[in-house]
Amino acid sequence: MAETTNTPVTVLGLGAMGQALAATLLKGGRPTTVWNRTSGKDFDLVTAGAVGATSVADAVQAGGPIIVVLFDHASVHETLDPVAGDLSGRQVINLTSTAPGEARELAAWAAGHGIDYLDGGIMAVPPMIGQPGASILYSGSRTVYDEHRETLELLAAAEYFGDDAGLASTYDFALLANMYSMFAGFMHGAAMMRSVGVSASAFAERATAWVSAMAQMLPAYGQIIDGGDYTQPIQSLAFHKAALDAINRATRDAGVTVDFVAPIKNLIDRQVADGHGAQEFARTIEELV
Ligand code: FVH
Repeated sequence: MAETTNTPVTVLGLGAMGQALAATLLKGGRPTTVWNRTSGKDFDLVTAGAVGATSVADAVQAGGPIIVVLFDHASVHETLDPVAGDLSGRQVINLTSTAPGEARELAAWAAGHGIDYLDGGIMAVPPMIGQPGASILYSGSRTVYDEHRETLELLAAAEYFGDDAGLASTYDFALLANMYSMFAGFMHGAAMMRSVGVSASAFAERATAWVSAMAQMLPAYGQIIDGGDYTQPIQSLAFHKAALDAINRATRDAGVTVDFVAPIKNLIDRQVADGHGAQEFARTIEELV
């Protein structure tokens, strides 16, 4: 069925993210029905024109796609299992963060109940929803994605990766893993700078410029890894071992624990001990898979 701006949408889950999504749908003119386990969270949305449903069964009667944005995989089942019969022939767009295996399990569960299932990974925090810079990665049902593309684009830039429902989640968590290492590095550096009286805010300015410059290395690492040849190093594992040894000494001198750098140092140490010291640093990936 072709989507129109009159296509109704249901949002199940009104945590910080669900509220942001529903508010954006309303602003985009979509007739929006909302439900939340704990009552009261729909007040602002209902004031803005949403229909507040008192049960999941009532919420899904509104028609149109059902956007699910709950805490985790278990809460999705707790919410949808009792209404599985009502969902037969309907379209579910699950934006709850679920691991790839969990997304695939939900897709199989949905298929078993005649539900068309699209999984999504939100690459944004709630205030970014509906703003430039927000993106949502999708995989699973191409039909659901294509039919509701305009509505999905209201929420965030939308990208579809394929019919494997676990793909979007794999991208999502791979990017989050990247992000957490970057944040961890910042905490580590800020702790070191505190030991010499430099504020975290001042360090943040410098770290932002440095991390942005270093991020330019990623395409080169990508090419080396894809080529699988680590014999022409940009910088060798032995070089990085010396750097990490020095970082460890500097960290201890600053009275800071090495918790955040220890894993990468251990990984490099192992590769050097295994005789790969002359090879490219990107070879560390081979220790991970
Ligand atoms: N907020 C963020 O920055 C991130 C950005 C990236 C994607 N995540 C994921 O989005 C999902 C929802 O996140 P959220 O920020 O809305 O989370 P909360 O504010 O904690 O709200 C959680 C909602 O889930 C409901 N809920 C929890 N357990 C159950 C259950 N067993 N049955 C039904 N509903 C449940 C909860 O309801 P209540 O506590 O108000 O009754 C909230 O509506 C999440 O996967 C993030 O990882 C957000």
